[in-house]
Amino acid sequence: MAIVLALIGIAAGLSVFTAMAYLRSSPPTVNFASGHQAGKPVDLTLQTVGTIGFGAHPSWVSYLTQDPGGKWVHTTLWDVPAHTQINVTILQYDTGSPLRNQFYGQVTGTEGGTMTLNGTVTSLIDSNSGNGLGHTFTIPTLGINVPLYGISSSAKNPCSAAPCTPNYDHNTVKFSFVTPGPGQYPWQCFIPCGLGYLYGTGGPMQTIGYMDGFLKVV
Ligand SMILES: [Cu+2]
Repeated sequence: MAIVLALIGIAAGLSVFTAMAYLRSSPPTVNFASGHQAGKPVDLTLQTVGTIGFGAHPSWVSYLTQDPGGKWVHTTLWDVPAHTQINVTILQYDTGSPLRNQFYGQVTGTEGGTMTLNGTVTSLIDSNSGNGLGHTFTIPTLGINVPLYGISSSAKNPCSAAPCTPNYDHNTVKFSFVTPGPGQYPWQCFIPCGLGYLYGTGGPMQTIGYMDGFLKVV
C-alpha cells in the first residue's frame, strides 16, 4: 500500500511539474537594447509567413524576428530602448484577403503617418481591391497600425516554410516610430488569420510567438 501511494505521489508530482514547465515556456526575447547608443535609431526586421513549417504548429501563420546578428528567430518579443526611433522593415510573404473592418487598412501612429510599400509612400490600403491584406502590425496602446499587403494568390514562387528568403514572392513594408518610456506594450495582427479556428481568431492569433507579442521598452 505504501509503495502504491508513493508511486501515485511521484506520478502526480511529475504531472504538475510537466504542466508548469509547459506554462513557463515562452519564445525567446530578442535584445535590441543592450549596447544601444543613445540617440541612434534601432533597425527591426520582421517577416510574416503563411506557414511556419516547423515547431509545435507547423501549419500556423507566423511572424519571425531577425536578431542583430542577422539570424531569424521564431519570436515576437523584443527588448528595445526608450525614446528611440525604431526603423521597421517587414518582409510579407503571405497572401491576403479583404478586411472585415476597413479601419485596419489605414496607416496610423508611424512617422509621417505613412509607410512605404515596395518603395512607394502609402497611408491607406483598400483591401477590397488587389491582393487584400495578409496581416497587420498593430500596437493599440501607441495608436500604431500598419496594414501588410498580400502577395498575389497566383504568385509563381510563394514561400512554403520559414524562414523565407527574399528570392520568394513578397512585399516589403517599411515605417518608423518612436518608442515611449519603459513599459510592456502588447502588439498583434488584427487580420483574423487563424485559419481553421472560430472566426479565424483562435490558434496563432492567440499565441505569443505567432501573431502577437510584446514590445518591451527598457
Ligand atoms: Cu495575421
